[in-house]
Amino acid sequence: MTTQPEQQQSVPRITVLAGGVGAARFLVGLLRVVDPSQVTVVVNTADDTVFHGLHVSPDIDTVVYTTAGAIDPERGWGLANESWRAMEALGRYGDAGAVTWFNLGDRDLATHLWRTGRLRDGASLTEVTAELAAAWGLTYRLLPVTNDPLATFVTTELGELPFQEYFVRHRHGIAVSAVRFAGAEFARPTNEVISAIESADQIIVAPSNPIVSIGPLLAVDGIRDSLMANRDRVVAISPIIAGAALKGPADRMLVELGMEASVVGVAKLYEPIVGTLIIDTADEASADLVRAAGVKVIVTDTIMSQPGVGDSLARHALGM
Ligand code: FO1
Repeated sequence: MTTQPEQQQSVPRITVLAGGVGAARFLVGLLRVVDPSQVTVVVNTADDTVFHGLHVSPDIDTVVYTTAGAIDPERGWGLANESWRAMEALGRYGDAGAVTWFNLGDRDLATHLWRTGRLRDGASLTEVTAELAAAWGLTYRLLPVTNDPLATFVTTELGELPFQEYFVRHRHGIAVSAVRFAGAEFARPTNEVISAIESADQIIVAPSNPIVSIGPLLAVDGIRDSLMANRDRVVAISPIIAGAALKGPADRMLVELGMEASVVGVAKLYEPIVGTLIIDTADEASADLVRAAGVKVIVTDTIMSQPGVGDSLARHALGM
């Protein structure tokens, strides 16, 4: 009797381009509906900053803590049940110039201490991020977009500010007239990132700020081209619902930079790299205008405040 070779069922590979809070919440749903080992998440590093000599990677940590179930759910950043004794103690040095407006919780500090030490020992951000993900028990692959320096600066009435000064110190309450990704001209995506995009069966652009969360990824050499070449497999989820962002300044930024704060504005911005845009049911009436911008449309619930919405959104993104 001849035996047939066992049929190999190929497992679809999913690559998600991600920023902070919105992306992290979407990933929780995605990781519930597919095997996490199918998933690679490419994260923005242009929000990274050095505070007190420590390398802080807000978007990586938000994704790690959220998908590990450890995030503070109200704030959307940092750890739940956090204490702030180190920050209180730092207040003593405030007059001497210590940064006290960016809050690093006591347990969160351990992440930055460890990351900084490993980087100083010569590990790459890709390596440290993999170690971090493993230490939190995560089984999907988490990749910083680049190991090279990349930093967002925004031009405001107060001059050009580093991103966290604008976002946290000024509570993103001042108008932005320009955005710059310092280092983008030299930053190279890692080989892992390019191969994760090129080998993916489905690429998902998470519901993140298109300008300062997804924008830096697209500014890294090769990523935009790679997405354009795979556009038919790219699905984005609009972070703008009924003209507003659920969290953060994406809606205001779009307008301040001369775009529309609407699903149509998002479609126009993403059209070169995205084949399909998922929009909320609140924006159903704009579906034809999104199509007219050259992008296919899926209309569904996208507000992930109710249990199950993230799972269903992930299934829509995967065409399941
Ligand atoms: N966001 C704030 O609004 N205030 C903070 O003090 C703050 C501290 C902080 C510390 C670590 C971390 O990983 C993130 C932190 N964030 C804080 C959030 C973060 O800076 C922004 O939400 C993102 O950079 C935008 O995606």
